[in-house]
Amino acid sequence: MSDFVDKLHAIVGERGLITDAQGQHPYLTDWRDNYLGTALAIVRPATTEEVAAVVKLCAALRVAIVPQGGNTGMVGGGTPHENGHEIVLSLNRMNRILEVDEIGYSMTVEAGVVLKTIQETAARHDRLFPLSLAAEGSCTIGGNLSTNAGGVQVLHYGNARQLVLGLEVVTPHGEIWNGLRALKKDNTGYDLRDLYLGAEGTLGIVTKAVLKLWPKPKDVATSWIAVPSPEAAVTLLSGAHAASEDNVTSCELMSRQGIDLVLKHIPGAADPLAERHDWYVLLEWSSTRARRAGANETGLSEKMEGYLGEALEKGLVLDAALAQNETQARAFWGLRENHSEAQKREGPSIKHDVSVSVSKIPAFMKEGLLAMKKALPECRPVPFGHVGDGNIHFNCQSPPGWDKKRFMAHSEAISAAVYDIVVAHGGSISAEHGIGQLKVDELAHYRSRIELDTMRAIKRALDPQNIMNPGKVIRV
Ligand code: FAD
Ligand code: 2HG
Ligand code: ZN
Repeated sequence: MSDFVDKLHAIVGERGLITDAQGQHPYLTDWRDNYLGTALAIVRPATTEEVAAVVKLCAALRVAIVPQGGNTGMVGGGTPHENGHEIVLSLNRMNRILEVDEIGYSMTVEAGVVLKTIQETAARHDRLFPLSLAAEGSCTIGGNLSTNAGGVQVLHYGNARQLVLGLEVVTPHGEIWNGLRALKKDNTGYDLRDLYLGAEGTLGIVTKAVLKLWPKPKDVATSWIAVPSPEAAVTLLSGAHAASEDNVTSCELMSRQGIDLVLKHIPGAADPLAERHDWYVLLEWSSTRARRAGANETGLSEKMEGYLGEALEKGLVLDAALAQNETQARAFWGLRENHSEAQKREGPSIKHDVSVSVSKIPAFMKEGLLAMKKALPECRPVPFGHVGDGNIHFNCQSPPGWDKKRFMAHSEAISAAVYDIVVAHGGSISAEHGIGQLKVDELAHYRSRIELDTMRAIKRALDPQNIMNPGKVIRV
């Protein structure tokens, strides 16, 4: 063992250190198998004080640190580089729920708590933590906050940034900033909390958070809807806000290509509708108002049925299935949430996590699909996502039989064509997944000089030695 690893061992002990190649491997690669790095060690502190001591040691020796949560990120932000001069600092042992405040609607947690555990804990207290995404069984709240994660309920509750009150952060100097304030109002100078949210581990390590909770919905309606076009989807959503009395919590768009991949690769997946259609919407409304048993009142399901009936007459809807129970609703959600897994099983893909304003979705989709096909006529577009947030995963699957190398040779041309259209519509080249190492060049290309200069100035001020996740997000 080297002197450095001995010193790490003295801080975190045997359980907190992984040095053998086999044990390290899952921490050195990403969910999509796009990156493979090396590390001096995988370090798994059990407390904030241990994190701070590790960072202090690294700062003294100028060793770089790659923070990691559940390692489900889509842009390589949690994967170390190949140079072998970094440690991976995993938060996965810091997984305690510290407090649930039912009266104040908040929960205090350590950064390594898995998102699903937080959702389940909130539910046991008759509360809701609304962040919801397909990786929720593995991703951690520290990773969610550090990527400002989105997911499937953003249009009602906001993204991760809107779901947090306070943070505790270990700075690149190894100091502990206690910003664990459960305050709804706090205008005391610059908002440090907002700096760390979405910073992808480049400014410090999130070790604890105070999260906001909401009342738990008591009435939920879920429909699987075939629509003729993305334009019909956004028109359907626009009317749904009023028809549901402002209770739309999810609106997800999918194409037939995506559904075919899910049906092919995910055991048990079934098409809810008898005929094939080009476009689908998964629409969910939910309300905290419980339906009274036996009472003669209209619940959300009846309201949704009425609304979809009218939409059918107007040609906005071609066919629809309304979930009759939770099992059916889960099956509809399975078709949506398994898109990433199905794409992975099918082979290589190029992902574009982009956003435009909701009203520009139809034009963007039309132009984007043409551009993708022009860049590589054999490619298979698989667009899907959070249409209610204007966020489409405008993905591109490799042509059948092509290996990764052959396909990826076209990635620059395809992505540039897509991003140029996104930017022409005033959109973003990274809506919810972040920049990581995947989009460092794109950020530098598409953000203005003043934005890049300001980001660099912040990075240099907070992390003058550039030891906190260097080479991710922005080059200094
Ligand atoms: P990691 O992947 O471990 O890390 C992500 C980034 O955050 C890295 O840069 C890392 O260095 C940094 N980081 C992690 N923990 C900390 C910490 N404690 N302090 C400082 N920095 C830290 N994302 C969405 O936004 N919406 C979705 O709908 C969505 N769906 C997904 C579905 C699937 C199947 C998969 C595989 C991923 C999906 N993602 C989605 C992406 C991913 O799940 C999110 O980015 C998630 O927030 C990452 O959490 P994590 O704990 O896995 O973080
Ligand atoms: C989702 O919305 C995720 O399911 C993943 O953000 C998207 O795989 C993708 O491109
Ligand atoms: Zn998404």
